[in-house]
Amino acid sequence: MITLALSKGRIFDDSLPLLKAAGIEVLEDPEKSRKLIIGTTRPDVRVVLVRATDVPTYVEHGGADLGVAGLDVLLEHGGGLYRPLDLNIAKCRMSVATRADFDYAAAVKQGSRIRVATKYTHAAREFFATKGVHVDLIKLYGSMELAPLTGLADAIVDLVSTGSTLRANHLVEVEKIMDISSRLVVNPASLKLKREPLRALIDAFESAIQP
Ligand code: PRT
Ligand code: MG
Repeated sequence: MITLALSKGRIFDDSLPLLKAAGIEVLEDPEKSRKLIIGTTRPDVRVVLVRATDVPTYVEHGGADLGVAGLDVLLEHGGGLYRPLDLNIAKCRMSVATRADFDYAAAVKQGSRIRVATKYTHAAREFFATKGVHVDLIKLYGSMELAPLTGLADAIVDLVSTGSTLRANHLVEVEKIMDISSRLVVNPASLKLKREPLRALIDAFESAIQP
């Protein structure tokens, strides 16, 4: 049995065409059923539904043989995974955003300490360290947009796709940190033990990637 870990929502939706290209269709709609394990048209392949941030944990510890996770999630998770493929799905960017009345460029230029709230503390620490900017990082788990509005922080590091969440909260994107897409991650032991079927699956995914 091959177990693929996916999260509900955009990663699940964007993975369906890749699965289809590998000749696999899921037998249930996760938005309708409450099942966490979903069978597929391939009796030896099943999908497990986990939180997006839990995908690397499942794959690393063998709860799943492979999974799809955003680069943002992988950067926070750290090593222990085989990361063979950029699937080019669930795309967005990781950016710095502030209130419109905060002069980010001046703060950076003057070498001021900036208070930055984010869920992505690893990626943010690395980014500001490389730039030589002094930051106090404040770890949050959601609703980052609120931090600059309440005075908790000067800036946030968050994911942006259309920009409408920032606009709705009167925040401006002041610097892009990196482009984000989702990756196929594989458990290294599975790759040894189930080499043939996993290779076939990974190859099928690879040939279905849209540029
Ligand atoms: O939502 P939940 O708490 O269950 O988990 P999650 O947020 O980790 O999962 P999900 O499904 O929302 O995101 C899964 C992956 O999709 C992320 O790890 C990213 O790699 C990728 N992705 C792509 C995004 C976005 N686009 C995105 N726009 N993840 C989150 N967002 C959020 C962003 O954080 C912000 O709140 O959408 C908002 C901004 O969107 P715009 O369009 O208003 O700019
Ligand atoms: Mg979300």
